[in-house]
Amino acid sequence: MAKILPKTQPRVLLVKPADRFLGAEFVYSQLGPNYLQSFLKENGIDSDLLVLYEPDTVRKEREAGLDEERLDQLRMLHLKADGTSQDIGFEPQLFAGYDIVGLSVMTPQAPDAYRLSALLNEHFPRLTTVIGGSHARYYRDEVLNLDDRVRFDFVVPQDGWKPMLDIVTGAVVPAEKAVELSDKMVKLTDLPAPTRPLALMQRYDFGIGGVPAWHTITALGCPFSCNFCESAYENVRPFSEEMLRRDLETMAQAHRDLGHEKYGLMIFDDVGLMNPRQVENLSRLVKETGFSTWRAFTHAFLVKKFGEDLLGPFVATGGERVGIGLETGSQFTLDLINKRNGQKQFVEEHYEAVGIANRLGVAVDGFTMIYPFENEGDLQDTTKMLRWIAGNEVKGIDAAGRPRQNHMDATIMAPYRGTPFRAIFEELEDAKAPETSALLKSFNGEQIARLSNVRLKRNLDPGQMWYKGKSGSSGWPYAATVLPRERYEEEQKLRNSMRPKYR
Ligand code: B12
Repeated sequence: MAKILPKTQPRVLLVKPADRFLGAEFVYSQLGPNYLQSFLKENGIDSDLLVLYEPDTVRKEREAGLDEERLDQLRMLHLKADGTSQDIGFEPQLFAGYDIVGLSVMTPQAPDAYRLSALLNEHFPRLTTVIGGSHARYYRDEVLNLDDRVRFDFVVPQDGWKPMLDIVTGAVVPAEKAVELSDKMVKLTDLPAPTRPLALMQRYDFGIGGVPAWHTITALGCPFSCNFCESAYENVRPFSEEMLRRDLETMAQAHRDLGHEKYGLMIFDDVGLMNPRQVENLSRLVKETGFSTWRAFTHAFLVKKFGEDLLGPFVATGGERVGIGLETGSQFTLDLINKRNGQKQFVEEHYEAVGIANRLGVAVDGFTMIYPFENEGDLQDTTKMLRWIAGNEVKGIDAAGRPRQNHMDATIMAPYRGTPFRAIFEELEDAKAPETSALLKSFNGEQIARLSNVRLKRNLDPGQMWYKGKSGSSGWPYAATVLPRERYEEEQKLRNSMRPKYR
């Protein structure tokens, strides 16, 4: 049946599917829909938001094996463009009020997104459906080829701004098959800051050093080349300074409207603290917009290289925690990850970087993973490093008067589609592969021997593709690994037990 958009302005709903595996749904907001909402608004088009979430009671029953995942278990936080909102049980009729429904989907949210698409196709066949977000990007072929029951009208694998505007203004129309709209802006200039609706922000519960905090990102992409990451080599595209300033001002205002006297900022991208001059600019922005503390990501070799020149302005403007993707304490694994595009990184630098940051009064959130090709020695090396980090003294106290403490993440690597590791595991498994890829050739014999022990589960369910969930647990996407699953999970538990009670 041909879908025809109304002559008047279409009613647009942007949906965030539930995060069923996360420890808590309201820790960090999912900003994709907010970026699109403000952009549509700037172009004269109002849109509403729908945040789907799973209540704790349902989650407990599901985890106890008493129930399966269904849409009708979810709650709907419905935030309208006029500022009003409602929090209701799952109500399919809500979608009858819209012409276009756009879903923002990360891979572990895909099963719910597909369920919702099937429901909309069955009950509201005239409605136009759109899928965007990182799942459409990295699982593009799967999403474009969904069967008719689940199919979306539009698939937007890259930037959403222009495609969404084209859909809403009728510049593109649905067809018999899914239509792909792929756009990648060269520069992220002339974009409005994401919306921060109060009724949404007040649900979020995250803090830095004792004050409430929300997150933003300063750039898309990443200059590093980690073999476990889809964003490896993705061009870094910074947002403009004007846009960031507006973003921070909007957040600061929302904090004040909610009665937060002091408020913090979390910068979530991979290029948070990169060099002294950039940190100085960012620090000025954070200070001028009134945040009392902040947190950002940096890299071990940069902390070692620049030391106080890098962290000085951060500390002077209230910065007290940095996240560092340490990834591992095993040199064998670090080499396999190839973090710095062929340039060697040493585990020793991890110890040094944490030491430098701690002496400057900056606590470290150290991110590490367990890899399916690791043996006992690798596991022990990382646990030893984390033990040292957990015990290392951090100078200073936080806003609540408590000693600052390092924290760590210990997850199990999930080989998402689009990552070099995923390609390697698949290539090694496929005995009929006609020729060896350049990537495989970049590994030596010992490395290949270890990687060859890993097998992925058949028909990997995207719902299994998460690495950090409730109580620090991870999904298990493997059919075979060097050590048994239980051994890796035992070590993960041990590492998580070293985490401090607060941060
Ligand atoms: C902040 C962040 C988080 C936050 C907030 C989530 C969020 N999505 O905002 C938290 C901590 C919750 C999080 C959790 C996870 N994350 Co995360 N996260 C990020 C990060 C660093 C920034 C996201 C962001 O704000 N981007 C900025 C906006 C502008 O980009 P965007 O959301 O992609 O939206 C653009 C387009 O995708 C598109 N778009 C988005 N939605 C829609 C909807 C429509 C209708 C249209 C048309 C277009 C469209 O338009 C937007 C503008 O161009 C990204 C990396 C990155 N730099 O993007 C990883 C990233 C998205 N996360 C990732 C992963 C793996 C996870 C976790 C699975 C980790 C885990 N815990 O196991 C979970 C998944 C949680 C879940 N929802 O199920 C992967 C996703 C891989 C994948 N295949 O989906 C990424 C890409 C990082 C990486 N390279 O590994 N994450």
